[in-house]
Amino acid sequence: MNLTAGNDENGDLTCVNLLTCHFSPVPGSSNAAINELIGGARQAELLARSFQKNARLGSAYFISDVEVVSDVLKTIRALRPSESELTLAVIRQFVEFFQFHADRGKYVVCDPDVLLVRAGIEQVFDDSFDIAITRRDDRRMPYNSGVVFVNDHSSDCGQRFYRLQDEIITELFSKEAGWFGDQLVLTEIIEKRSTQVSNDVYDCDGLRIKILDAAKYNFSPNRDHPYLLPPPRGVVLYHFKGRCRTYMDDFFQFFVERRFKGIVRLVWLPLRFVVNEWRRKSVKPLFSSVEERVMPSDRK
Ligand SMILES: [Mn+2]
Repeated sequence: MNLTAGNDENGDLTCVNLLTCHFSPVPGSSNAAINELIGGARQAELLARSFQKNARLGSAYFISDVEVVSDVLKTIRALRPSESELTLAVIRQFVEFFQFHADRGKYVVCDPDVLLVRAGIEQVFDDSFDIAITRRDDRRMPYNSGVVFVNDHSSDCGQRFYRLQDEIITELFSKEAGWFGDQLVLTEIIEKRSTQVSNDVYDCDGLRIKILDAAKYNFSPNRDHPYLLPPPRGVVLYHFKGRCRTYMDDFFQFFVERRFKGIVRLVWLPLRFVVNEWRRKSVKPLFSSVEERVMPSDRK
């Protein structure tokens, strides 16, 4: 049988599954202010719908402490962890998910503040790897946990990858278990615990980890500012992050669903931009005052 791009071993069209997680932010925090403008469940819903639009979506799972009514998300309820171990708790939820809940298949594990803005994500899985993560041009924080591809070549690779992160954070980065631990642990895995197999492939104790270009698969706009402009050419996954998330809903309507056409679009888009700018500015004071957003090496 001839295998072409996007087919699995049996020649069937490849489906991708989605896994995301969000816990309610602490009242009064910067994330709580964002949450009032766009809640975690709404972000996850838009993420899943962007996959429905631009990919062959199998299942979309959402781990959360909030009740969700959605026809695209399968929700797994969890208790909200303490702020000091938020990152670690999410990683442990993923360990448990791949241990007990996951159907076999290919997974994109995403932050909820991500949208799939272009077709072609299935092709990532044509390559042979267990895990794929993205790297960007940033010497201190090159790896971001917001987009992870888990392949199903060996069915336990998702569980192994997240269990390894749990072990390393517990051992080395317990102070960052609430924030940044996810980024530090990925740098540790790639730079200290893996051998480089080729330009973009590493081997960590038998786990084959591929590095993808963040500009394509984990794009975030300059200075957290999307301006309600279409995603740049070539971007597949658009990561909102920070105050940028206030744009996510309109961004979905205009550039994923392409809901408004012609004159309505010409008039409506700039108006929505003004609204989004206002919302983005309204959360600025909280964002600039939050200590947890300071990188560990910058702390006194
Ligand atoms: Mn994010």
